[in-house]
Amino acid sequence: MASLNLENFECQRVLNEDPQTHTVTLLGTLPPPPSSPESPRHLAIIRIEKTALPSFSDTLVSNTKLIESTDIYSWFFGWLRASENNPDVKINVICPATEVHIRKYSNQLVRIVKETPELYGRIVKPYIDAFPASRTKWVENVICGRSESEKVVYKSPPDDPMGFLIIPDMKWDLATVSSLYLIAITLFKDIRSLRDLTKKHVSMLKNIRRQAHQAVKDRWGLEATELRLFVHYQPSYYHFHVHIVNANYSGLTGMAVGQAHMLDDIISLLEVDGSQETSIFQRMTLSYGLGEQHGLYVPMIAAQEEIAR
Ligand code: M7G
Repeated sequence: MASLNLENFECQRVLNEDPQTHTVTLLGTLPPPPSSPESPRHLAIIRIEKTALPSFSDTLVSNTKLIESTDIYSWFFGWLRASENNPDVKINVICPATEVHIRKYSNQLVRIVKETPELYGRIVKPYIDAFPASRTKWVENVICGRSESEKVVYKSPPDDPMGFLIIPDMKWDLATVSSLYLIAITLFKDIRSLRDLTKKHVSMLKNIRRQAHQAVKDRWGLEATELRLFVHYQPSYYHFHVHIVNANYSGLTGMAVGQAHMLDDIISLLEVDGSQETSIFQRMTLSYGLGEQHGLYVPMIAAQEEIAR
């Protein structure tokens, strides 16, 4: 999609509103692309997020209006001056949106489940296996250089059998260092989640950590201690990737205890793991929150009865 005209968007309903993150997520339809004008309108998810305020300048605010004033206290509304360099909102569009996307972006309550290795084999692995390859087409596009190639921050040499690349995450506005958000994505497919990690991946995980620290220091001036590197379980996309986020940018739902596993802890767990046939991540029971719209919610909640508490 090369351009977006929101006047063409027909909103059907609000999927989520979050005053804390200043976002609203809408479900609606957009016209078909010009290449197939006869086809029906596409379902689309539009997520609009207010960007962080730029550093103050006397031209930042164009207009103000008094709300109230008493004693030494006054409060106002203000309107930002339109600026090419400082957009007011960031808009993410998913079109055509699938049922899985609609569920993921819908406001929902979360419950905590325990996933034993047995439940992983019986419920979670078949769920992961059933995902169509099209679900991670965007990853293929990035790896092959078909998309986002000019944004690549680091890419392993082609002869590295455990190579990866680092790019800005779609969530980041590419400018605000206080909300810096990158992802490291493996150039190969065999690790689908935390459950697949073994000792043989330790050097790759350390390399991701090293290159992420170096790249962020060189480009954005942040020290290693100013970054939080973590892996999601469950992730949305079962192609291994590491989240690289400004340590002071917190409060995102994806940082909840249970879902986010520190990369340092993962490396350490693999290192202290005794030399057994199966990796610690294949033997562990993992606990995490599942939204009621998640595809695993119904079977995993039902299976909780079977687990001794
Ligand atoms: P995840 O842990 O699988 O799921 O992370 P989450 O979305 O629930 O966090 C996938 C990460 O990839 C997220 O941080 C997304 O914002 C990011 N992401 C998703 N897509 C489709 C893209 C994309 O096309 N480009 C980039 N750069 N990042 C993406």
